[in-house]
Amino acid sequence: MYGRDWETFLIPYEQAVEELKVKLRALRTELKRKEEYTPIEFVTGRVKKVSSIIEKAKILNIPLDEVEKVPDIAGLRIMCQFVEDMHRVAEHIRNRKDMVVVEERDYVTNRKPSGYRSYHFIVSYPVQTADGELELLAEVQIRTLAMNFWATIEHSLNYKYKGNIPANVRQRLVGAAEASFHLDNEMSQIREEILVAQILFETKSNTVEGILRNLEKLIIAGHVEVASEFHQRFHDTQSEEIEKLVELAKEIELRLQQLLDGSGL
Ligand code: 0O2
Ligand code: 0O2
Repeated sequence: MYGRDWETFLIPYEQAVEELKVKLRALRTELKRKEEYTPIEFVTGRVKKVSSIIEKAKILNIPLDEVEKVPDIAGLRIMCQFVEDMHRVAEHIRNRKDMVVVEERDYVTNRKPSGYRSYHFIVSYPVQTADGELELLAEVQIRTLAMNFWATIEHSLNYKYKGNIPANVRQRLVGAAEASFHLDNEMSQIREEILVAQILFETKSNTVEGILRNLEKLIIAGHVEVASEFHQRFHDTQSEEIEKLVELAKEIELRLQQLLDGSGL
């Protein structure tokens, strides 16, 4: 394989990375349009450098004439804002019909000793070549922005120190990984609070709309005094808890029904 034509060997991998980037970015666009919120922040991809492929094959004890068994010659990376988004994206990957998941590695639950966190899929992906279909392996890594920030810096330091990061730096990187874990947790909690606040806001605005609609119906039906009494109570309740407002809305609804039934309207 050393004497082999690497350029030709890598053509289908380049094609796979380009195709997968298009497909995963399309998934991002689709989810953004449909749900006004996308679990995918951005997608990158690369074909491994020949020197790294040879190194990796050696580490994995893969003979060079079977180098296609190196699982991450084609690599895709999906970045998410929140850990919760990673699970949603992972489910999309599992459900796809254009690739088959052959392996999953959860380094989010089981952090590596270095501090590395990420979710990895090895997928088998068919590319159409001039010589027919070729099934090849690709690695899809799913990360939060915080995980990616840490991994990118750790990776470049590893490169700088050629894998021999001094013990004190390594220790600080483990600490930084812990900080990145806390950052992800904090962001998830803030997100949760925003979601709860949004739901509360929506419930309140729907309830207020309902009350105002029913007060109008009471006036149209000639029950001006009843409407006015309820309006005063609505005014007094507005600053109170949402439960009180919902109770008042139910009371108005009931009274309206009774009055409309009684008057035969
Ligand atoms: P190095 O040496 O790692 O920095 P485009 O699709 O045109 O918008 P392009 O040029 O194809 O963009 O690049 P893309 O897809 O935005 O990102 C390529 C870079 O992302 C690579 O940089 C890698 O750093 C990184 N990357 C993306 N996916 C992976 C992956 O699965 N594994 C690894 N190791 N890196 C990944 P370089 O400069 O090619 O390489
Ligand atoms: P590159 O330059 O990113 O392409 P094992 O160690 O046995 O569990 P292995 O073979 O390391 O398994 O595969 P794994 O764990 O699935 O990881 C493959 C890729 O994950 C790596 O590719 C990195 O991109 C990333 N990765 C894994 N561990 C670390 C880490 O500690 N730090 C960082 N920054 N990235 C990591 P490569 O081949 O290292 O290179």
